[in-house]
Amino acid sequence: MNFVDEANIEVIAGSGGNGCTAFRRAKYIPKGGPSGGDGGAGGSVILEASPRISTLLDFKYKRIYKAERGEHGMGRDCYGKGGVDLIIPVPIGTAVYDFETREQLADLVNEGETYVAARGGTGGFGNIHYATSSNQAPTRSDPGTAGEEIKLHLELKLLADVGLLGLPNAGKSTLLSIVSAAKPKIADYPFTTLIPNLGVVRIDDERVFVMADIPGLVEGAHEGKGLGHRFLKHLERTRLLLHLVEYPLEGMERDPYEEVQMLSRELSVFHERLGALPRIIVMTKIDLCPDRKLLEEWREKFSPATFIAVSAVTREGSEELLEAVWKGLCNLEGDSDD
Ligand SMILES: Nc1nc2c(ncn2[C@@H]2O[C@H](COP(=O)(O)OP(=O)(O)OP(=O)(O)O)[C@@H](O)[C@H]2O)c(=O)[nH]1
Ligand SMILES: [Mg+2]
Repeated sequence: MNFVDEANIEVIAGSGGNGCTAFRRAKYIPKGGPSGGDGGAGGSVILEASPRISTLLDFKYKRIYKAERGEHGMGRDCYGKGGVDLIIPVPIGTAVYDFETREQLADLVNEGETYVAARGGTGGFGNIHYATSSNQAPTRSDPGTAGEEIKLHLELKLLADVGLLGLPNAGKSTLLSIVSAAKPKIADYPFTTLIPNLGVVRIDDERVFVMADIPGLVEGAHEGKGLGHRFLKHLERTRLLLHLVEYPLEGMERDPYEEVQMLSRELSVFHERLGALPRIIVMTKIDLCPDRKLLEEWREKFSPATFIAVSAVTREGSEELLEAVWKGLCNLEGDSDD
C-alpha cells in the first residue's frame, strides 16, 4: 500500500551566522577602523503545495528537514552569505498541524501555496555597526540567533467535490469506474478498496467534477473499527456525499434504510461537518431488482431525501444520478454566494 496520507516530520531552520569583530590593517594606516561583517541569515524551511506529488510517502523515509545556516561574517567588511531556504514540496490538500498541540497551522489547498514552517535565524551584527564618534574601535559583534524548529503533523486530505460513502461492497468503486476514467479495484468481497481513489467525472465539456471513493465504512468506524475513520478525512473537503446502499436481495436479512441511518450516525459522531453535508441516497445494483415497484417503495421510505436507483451493469439511473449531483453542486454554490 503506497498511499500515505499522514506523516510526522521535524523541520529545523538554519541559524544566523555570527557577526565578526575585525579591524582594517593597511600598511600606512596604523589604527584602521572596524571591518567585521554581519553574519548571514539562516535559511527557512518552507512547505509548498505541488501537483507533482500525490501522497506523503516521502515523509515516511525522511523525517528531519534542515535548512542551511547563515555563514559567519568575516573581516574586510565581508558579510556572511545567507543560508538557502529549504523548500519542501507537499501534495496539494496537505493540512499542517503542530505535532505537540495539534493546532492547525496551514492548509495548503492551492498549487504553489506556501507555508513558512520554521523561520531562519537572523545574522549577528559585525563590529562595523558599532563604531561611534567616541568609540572608533569597537570590539562588539553579535552572535546569530538560532533558527526556529518545530515538529509537524501532516495530513493529506483529498480535494474532491463529491464523496462516496457506503458499507463495504456497496458498489462505490464500481460506480466511480463507470462515471469516470478511474480504474479502482473492484471485487465481490468487503474492503476491496484499501486506499482512496479519485476520478474526474465529465458530464460534458462544461460540467466536470471530482469524485472520491474511499474504503467502506462499518458500524463503529469512528471508534476505529474496520478501516475506521482513517479515510473519512478524505471526505472532509467534499461538498456533497453520495450515500450508496445495495438493493437488498430477497432472503437477505438487510434493511437499507437502517443501514443508511447507521452510517449517518457514524458520520455525525466523527465529524459534525461531514454529518451535515448534503447527501443523495443512491440505491445500487438495481439490475437485481425484479420489480420497479419495489424501488418506488424505497424511494418513499427515504423521502424527503433525494433518492436515485442505479445499476452499474445496465447503467440504468447513472445519467439521472450525474444530473442530480450537478444540480446539487450548483445549488450549493448559489448558497455560498449569498
Ligand atoms: N449486479 C451488480 N453488481 C454490482 C453492481 N455494482 C457493483 N457490483 C458488484 O458488487 C461488488 C462490490 O463492488 P465494489 O465496487 O468493489 O464495492 P465497494 O463499495 O467499492 O466495496 P469496498 O471497496 O469493499 O468498500 C463487486 O462484485 C461488483 O461487481 C451493480 O450495479 N450490479
Ligand atoms: Mg471499493
